[in-house]
Amino acid sequence: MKYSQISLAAMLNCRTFAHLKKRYTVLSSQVRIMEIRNIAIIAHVDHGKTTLVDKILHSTHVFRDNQETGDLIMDNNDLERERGITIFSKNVSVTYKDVKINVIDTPGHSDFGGEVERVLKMADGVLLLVDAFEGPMPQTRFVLQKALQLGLHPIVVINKVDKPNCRPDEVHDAVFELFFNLNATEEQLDFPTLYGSSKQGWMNTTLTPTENIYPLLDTILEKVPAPAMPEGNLQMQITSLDYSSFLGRIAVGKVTRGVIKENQPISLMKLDGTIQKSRVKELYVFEGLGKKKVSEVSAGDICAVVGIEGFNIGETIADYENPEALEVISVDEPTMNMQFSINNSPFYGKDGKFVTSRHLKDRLEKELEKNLALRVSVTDSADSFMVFGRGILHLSILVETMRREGYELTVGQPQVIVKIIDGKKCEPYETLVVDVPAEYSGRVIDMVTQRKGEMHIMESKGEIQHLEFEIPSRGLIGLRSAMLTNTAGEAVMAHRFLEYKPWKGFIQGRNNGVLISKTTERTTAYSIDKLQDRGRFFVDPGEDVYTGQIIAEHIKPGDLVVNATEAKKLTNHRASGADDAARIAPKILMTLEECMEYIQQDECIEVTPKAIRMRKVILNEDERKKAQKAQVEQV
Ligand SMILES: Nc1nc2c(ncn2[C@@H]2O[C@H](COP(=O)(O)OP(=O)(O)OP(=O)(O)O)[C@@H](O)[C@H]2O)c(=O)[nH]1
Ligand SMILES: [Mg+2]
Repeated sequence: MKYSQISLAAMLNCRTFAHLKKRYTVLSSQVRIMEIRNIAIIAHVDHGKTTLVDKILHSTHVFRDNQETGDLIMDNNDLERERGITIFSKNVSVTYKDVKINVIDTPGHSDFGGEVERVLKMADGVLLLVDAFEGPMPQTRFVLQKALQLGLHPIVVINKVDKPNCRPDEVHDAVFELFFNLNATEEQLDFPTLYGSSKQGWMNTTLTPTENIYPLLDTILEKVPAPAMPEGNLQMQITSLDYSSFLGRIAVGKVTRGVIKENQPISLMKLDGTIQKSRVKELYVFEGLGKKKVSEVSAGDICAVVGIEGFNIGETIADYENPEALEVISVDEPTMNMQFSINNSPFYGKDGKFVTSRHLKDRLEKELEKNLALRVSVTDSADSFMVFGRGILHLSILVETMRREGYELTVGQPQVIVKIIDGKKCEPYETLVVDVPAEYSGRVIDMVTQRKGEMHIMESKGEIQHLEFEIPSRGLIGLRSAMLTNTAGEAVMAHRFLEYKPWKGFIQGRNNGVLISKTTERTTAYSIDKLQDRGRFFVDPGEDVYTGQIIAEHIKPGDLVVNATEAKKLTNHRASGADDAARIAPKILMTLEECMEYIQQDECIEVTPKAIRMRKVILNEDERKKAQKAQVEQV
């Protein structure tokens, strides 16, 4: 409708000029509403989602041409940059050929699968990215299944066709098969496919390289439907959460019906069925990498609402007078837990700012406000809390974030959450996929079967063997590092939660024992050198250690208490130090996640802003032995 038509219609309908003026502004603001497309980018971890979103931002000139932006502007959190993974899903918005495209970048790691499922509610279409070499992986299957169930029509993007040995045609067939196996409808099976390289910044409907990603953007305009705009009053489901230290919690979601306005009184339809009256303070829509403050948002657009107290994900913001709720969306149940306690090592309080149980409690409570899949429960001790999460990565990110903020704490061995189902003890199982050069496949199968995994699929992909197993989640703990050592770093593995099934019995933990420090002192090159044939060290000479700290991996099973702090007896012949140090192998550096996978039940990790140390829960050797004996007798 053009302006002239509107004013004419308005003139015919309205008698007074005041009426006419009012109607004109309302209608003219509606005319100015741009066409919208809402898309989510989904894929297995590392298949290139964020790289593609970056390219979309660049090619739609969100930045000035000479602006220095660096790579992966989207992964803007410190931890995301360091690890090269996306942890939180993010919204950006670009304009292409006068159409506003809201793009949602999603995390690919399976710990964050629930997040993807939720944000898909904001999308009217999805781009399913698949690596042209790896093909569909467990998380591809999971996210595609969710998209298909929501009735979305994916556009398939076979990415990374610049990689040597990639097999885009085979991968295309595999994707088709996956759609088919997931019961896609005829229309869904008729998916458009683009090929390209997000890294090199091109996409095309064939394998011929182009100069840009416009063919992809054109496909989005053509194939992704504009958001539906049913008649009726306001409905907006809160599907994700933004957090600002100034504004507090911000509700993000798509307005599915009606209009939401600044200062508007609304009803918040709670998960428990109650209605809470509230008021919108401020409204934002996404623009480029940021948000733009607006006075109203109409159905179809994604917006961020400030000012609503105490909301939860899945709740509906609805009309004040006649509210109607949308179907509630559930948040993932945790599958793993870990004990968080205050730091009680001899080095307590040396480098942390926040060290008391009060600090720990407050911090965990604050985290609960924004970390959706997290749960916290109290324990018998006021100094410890049980924290429940979606997996090792999910929990380790929290610990790592806290440590950077200046917290000191101790975390215990991560445990899977056991459930009693129909009177039977059950545990979580996962699908595990390993791609490995054929020469190592035997070792991989051995390793996984030892951990109670069962092989379901074994096929060759060129020189690579593709193995699929079903394994209790417990068996996965510590598998990654063992796998990399045993396959010279060649194995690529991925896993994803499958279901709860009956308990699979005892799984052998770590094979090797550890060397434990006998003393609280500074290590010396002299004693480390002497102990080198007993184990591989986690500490360097000259590092402060304490009694009960794990300082090395024993080359054999069984733990050993050792003195690594002895000073060399000075003789007339040689000065101490230098020669010993030269012979010492560099220490093994382990990340927090590696430590979490490494420790056993009687061990824990001391985390401070400057250090990560593994230790025995009971530091004193005699007491530790007594406790062990008591435990054996109990069994
Ligand atoms: N060769 C090649 N590498 C690519 C391409 N696209 C992305 N990569 C690389 O793949 C790695 C992962 O890319 P990301 O964009 O972070 O992948 P992602 O899907 O966002 O990963 P998560 O957010 O962790 O799930 C990076 O090292 C990229 O440089 C491509 O087209 N070709
Ligand atoms: Mg990413």
